[in-house]
Amino acid sequence: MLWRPGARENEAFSGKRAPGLPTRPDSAISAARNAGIFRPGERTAMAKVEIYSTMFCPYCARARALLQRKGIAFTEIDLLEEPRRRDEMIRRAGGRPTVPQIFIDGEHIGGCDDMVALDRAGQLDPKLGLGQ
Ligand SMILES: N[C@@H](CCC(=O)N[C@@H](CS)C(=O)NCC(=O)O)C(=O)O
Repeated sequence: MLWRPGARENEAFSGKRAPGLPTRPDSAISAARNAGIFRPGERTAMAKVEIYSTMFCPYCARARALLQRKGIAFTEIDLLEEPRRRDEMIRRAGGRPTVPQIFIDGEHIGGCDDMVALDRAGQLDPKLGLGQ
């Protein structure tokens, strides 16, 4: 599990913004399993997911929600809290300046719409290590 210094844990796992949700990735995964999102043995290696975001961005909220529905832990880099990392995001995202920018195991996925499109094409879960 990745806990990168300086990056804020997402609210599902930190409990900061969503009281009542699981407070640790392990319990989030258990909750997802109990809810029938995963079946035993379905999950393989957990991917490292990073999201550059801002707090009030609806596309960021949608991206978070999609990952949370899948029970995926992610590291969130809030550019309002860490404005100096915006240049890092733009560089890693090949010049794209909007939030969110999403990375899975270091691979640039793009923004929310890109991730949703990947999901609809059935290409997101394999990248996340789900359903294999
Ligand atoms: N199609 C993009 C839209 C992203 C977008 O427009 N994000 C807004 C915030 S909600 C943004 O970054 N605006 C410019 C800025 O905040 O600098 C996606 O799906 O991620």
